[in-house]
Amino acid sequence: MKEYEEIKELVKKSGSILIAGHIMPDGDCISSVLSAGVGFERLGKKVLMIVDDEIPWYYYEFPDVARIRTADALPDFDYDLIVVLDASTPDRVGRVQKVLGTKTTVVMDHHGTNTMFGDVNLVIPTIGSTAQLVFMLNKKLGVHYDPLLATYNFMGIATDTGFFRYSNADLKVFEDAAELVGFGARPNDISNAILENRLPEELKLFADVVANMKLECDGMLAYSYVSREMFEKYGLPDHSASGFVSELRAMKGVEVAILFTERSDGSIHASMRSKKMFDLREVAVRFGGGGHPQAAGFSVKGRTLSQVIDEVIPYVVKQLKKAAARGGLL
Ligand SMILES: [Mn+2]
Repeated sequence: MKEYEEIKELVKKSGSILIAGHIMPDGDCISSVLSAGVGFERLGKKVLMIVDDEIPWYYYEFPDVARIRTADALPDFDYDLIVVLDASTPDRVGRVQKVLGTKTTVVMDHHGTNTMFGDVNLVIPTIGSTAQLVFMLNKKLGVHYDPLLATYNFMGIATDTGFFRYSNADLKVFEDAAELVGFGARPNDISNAILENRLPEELKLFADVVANMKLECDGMLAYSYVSREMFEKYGLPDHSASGFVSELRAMKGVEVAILFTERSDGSIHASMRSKKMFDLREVAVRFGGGGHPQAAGFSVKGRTLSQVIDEVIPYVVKQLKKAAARGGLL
């Protein structure tokens, strides 16, 4: 693709580069930011890595995560190029949004809902993770891979494919993952850090989520919520509920799972997963968000948790029934 060559030339001629991931960062976001950041540094570039939100504590097991800053660091850094990773819309980069376009802006992403807000947009919805786009770019740039960088880069492939379980785990995913293991990536370090680090309070919160769970459409739709009260009961931050929606989807017969969370900034976030047939993107975009066919989400401001649930659930029920009537689901 010609975008790779354009981005390669832009990186080559830039002395310092601002790299931004998205708010509510996931493993692919952090992996992509680290892989680009550490990779470009190995070419002699100055980099500033920004994720303008809280990073879940367990990612700090990877040493360079401590170098990722919030947008507060922006005024002290001069840069020639902005690289935005894994973000489908400009509002996903938090306060970095204010500087987008002030310098040449590159967007690398794999969300089909991407609005192409860069000067150069490398958006490939068929690839499993943004981390793979960064891997390809780094290879084209001649970045040296050691076990540390390979582990960082592997992380996004592992997490965005549900550790190689989701439908996006295709041949390219396994090829790239295998190549990174060849460079010394340590898959077990990643699964230990991300999957085997649950706090007892998080499991108790999950028990409450299950207790509140409701089923619709003959068990095809499962949904639940986490209110501020529930987070505060266990003293947990917003991101502690991040894996729960996948657990709801894991139930027999469930096609769509939705978890609503009341975040500390007052917004309501809906995290959605589907199993096989239902494309969540239309629902996500309708409510102001985006994502993938089987993993998508949106945030709503100025509404209560129950208002959002009362608006979203009947709509999803209607769409799910339509999809089922088309014969795909039953
Ligand atoms: Mn991703």
